Amino acid sequence: QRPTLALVGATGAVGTVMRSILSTREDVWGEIRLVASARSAGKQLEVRGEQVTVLALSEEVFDGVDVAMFDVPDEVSAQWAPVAAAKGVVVVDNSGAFRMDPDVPLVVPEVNPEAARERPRGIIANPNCTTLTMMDALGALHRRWTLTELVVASYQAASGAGQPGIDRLYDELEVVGGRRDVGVQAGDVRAAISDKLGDDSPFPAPLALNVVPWAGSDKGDGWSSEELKVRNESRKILGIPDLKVSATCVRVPVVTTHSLAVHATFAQDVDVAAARQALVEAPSVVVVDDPAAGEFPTPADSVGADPTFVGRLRQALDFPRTLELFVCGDNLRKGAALNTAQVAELVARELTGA
Ligand code: 2RA
Repeated sequence: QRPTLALVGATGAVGTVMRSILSTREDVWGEIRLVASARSAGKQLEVRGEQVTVLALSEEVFDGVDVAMFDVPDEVSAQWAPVAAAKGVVVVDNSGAFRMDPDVPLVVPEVNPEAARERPRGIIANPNCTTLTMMDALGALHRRWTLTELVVASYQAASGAGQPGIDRLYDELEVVGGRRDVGVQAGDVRAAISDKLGDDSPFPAPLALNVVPWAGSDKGDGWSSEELKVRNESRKILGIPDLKVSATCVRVPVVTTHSLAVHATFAQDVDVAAARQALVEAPSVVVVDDPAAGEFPTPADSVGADPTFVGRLRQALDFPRTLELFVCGDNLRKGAALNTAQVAELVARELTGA
């Protein structure tokens, strides 16, 4: 019998992509229950071509459920994932609530699928989208050359901050769009946007016509939560507890698709052609790398697609064991909904012995 799935957080930016992904991937599910806050309960939403009524989050919605995918704020997951797990549901959680819990595996199916089977709390965590964007590519390189150091700069899309982030970027673009009198003097973009939209924004500075060197919350000593996630989660997924990692996370005026400039150092010299071949052979990676012909990954060309796009692959001139690469991945798909769905499918196959 096919397992029953609950999608908790069915109405948000990631939840919407989840429903579309569930409608297009090979269908391993029996009943799919859509769950959201009481505010959205009773709404009709489409999944697998059918209209399904949204249920309010409660203990009872997990009756008879085998697997639940959670895409809700950290505090909602922290409260409700254990409630579901106590009822025997395997929870695949996309919040930050459990990622670093030693009893919760952090899984990328292309890198550490075996970890999904060891889940003492009945919860499997999905990595943060910034980390996930580079994991398939780094996993493929690490398997062959052994990663030792990682220096990363991210270029993160507005949708990382959910629907409010998307809405804010479009609103700001509307304010500055077509105007040639802004972006020419310090403070003029900020003033134009603040004047029309006010300062209540998911971002700490204007995003339109700008880049913002901050994403996430303040974790002290100058670090943001996003930067520490890149460090801690990369170590856990790749199984390298002493991996040296330094990240600077930056928000850019892109709607969806995170990009990362990656400086990856290995235990041994890496031949660029062999690295390129390893990436070409990685099933979920697409190499787009002919800069002389204007071919490299960009968010605008990657959004809406499942693979990780890798380009600008080159040997670091002054670092013999280091490769430089540029990676783009849709933060709502592989960065969130797709990876969650892939992990849930691993569990479904395990439960049905398929
Ligand atoms: C962001 N990585 O881009 C976060 C979302 N989880 O804001």
